[in-house]
Amino acid sequence: MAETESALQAIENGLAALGTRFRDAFAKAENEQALRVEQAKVLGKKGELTAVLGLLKGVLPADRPAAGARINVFKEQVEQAFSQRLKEIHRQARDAELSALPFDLSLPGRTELGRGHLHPVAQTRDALLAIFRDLGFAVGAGPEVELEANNFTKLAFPPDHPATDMQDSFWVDVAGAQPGARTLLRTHTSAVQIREMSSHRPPMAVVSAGSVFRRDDDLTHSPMFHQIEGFMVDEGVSFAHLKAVVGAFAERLYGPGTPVRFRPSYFPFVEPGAEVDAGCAFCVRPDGSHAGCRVCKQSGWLELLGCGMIHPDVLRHCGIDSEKYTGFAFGLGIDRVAMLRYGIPNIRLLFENDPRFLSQF
Ligand code: 2U9
Repeated sequence: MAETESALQAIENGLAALGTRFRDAFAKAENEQALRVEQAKVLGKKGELTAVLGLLKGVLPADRPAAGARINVFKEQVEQAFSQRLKEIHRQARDAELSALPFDLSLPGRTELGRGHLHPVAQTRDALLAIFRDLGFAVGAGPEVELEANNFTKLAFPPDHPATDMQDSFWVDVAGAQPGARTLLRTHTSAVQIREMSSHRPPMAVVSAGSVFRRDDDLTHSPMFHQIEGFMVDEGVSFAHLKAVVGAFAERLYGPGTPVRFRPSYFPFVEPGAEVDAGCAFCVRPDGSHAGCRVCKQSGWLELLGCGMIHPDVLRHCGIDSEKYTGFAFGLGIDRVAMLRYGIPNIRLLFENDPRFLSQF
């Protein structure tokens, strides 16, 4: 009996000592980690309470439930003290955060979020449009899904004309379209020119740029690429006007004094038609001669554009009197100009949209 009493007493003494110790230690713990270490010292497997539990062996079986209950009450006290102190620690940390200086306005701004910019093709498109705007052209626009009439028929491509084979197209069904009116992704921006000529009266000079689509997909062709086209229609417009505009354009694009040469060529919607080369801007010497380089394949010339006098049939299809009016038109690929402008070796780079590539321009 005396033994049991002293065992119970020893437990009570042990809990009392432990109680003083852990309360003191919890109060001194300054952060969550220190608090958890102190809690483990009391309740952990090798903690001080385990040693007290060992004393239960000396307690009479009849007294053990009461002794066990006492120990459980003690455990709850430890846990309650732990969570109370933890709350305090969190509140103190939050108070410290809130009472600290909110912003240091003298710190440099964040620069890692760089500003975006226009795609190199869009930058080139805008530079080309700006040149023609300077030369007096208005800027027109049209849809990318076009009527066959605007894309082919009015441009004097008869349904079986071999030229339609040159342009294998993406035909699309448009909900609510007029029966029999076929629609496709425009294969050139000439469709915009047709719309402009069909809805306005001469004199007019319009340029338009945008995406065009052809079933072309190999190392040097993309199924979607970009064109800029222009035309001028008025009484008395001649090939001389075309030469003047093309010459002025070449000088604005590649620098004053850039020469141009015209080579006869065929396009179904112009007659006569020509392809134009500009003197290579990459190997021109101060005296205007050309050294020849990789870009111009040692020829001293770079392909610039295609052009010609608008076929009278095309004018008539747009409701323009072809006896009274004449006009010229030209077209060029924007992607090729962008590649030359920025030294981009492969057209596919332009359309993969890899930010590591695009951020260089
Ligand atoms: C209308 C009448 C005539 C526009 C023209 C070209 C010649 C030409 C190509 C150059 C490279 C397009 O991007 S490219 O493949 N274009 O060579 N374009 S004449 O003639 C027109 C346009 C519209 C109503």
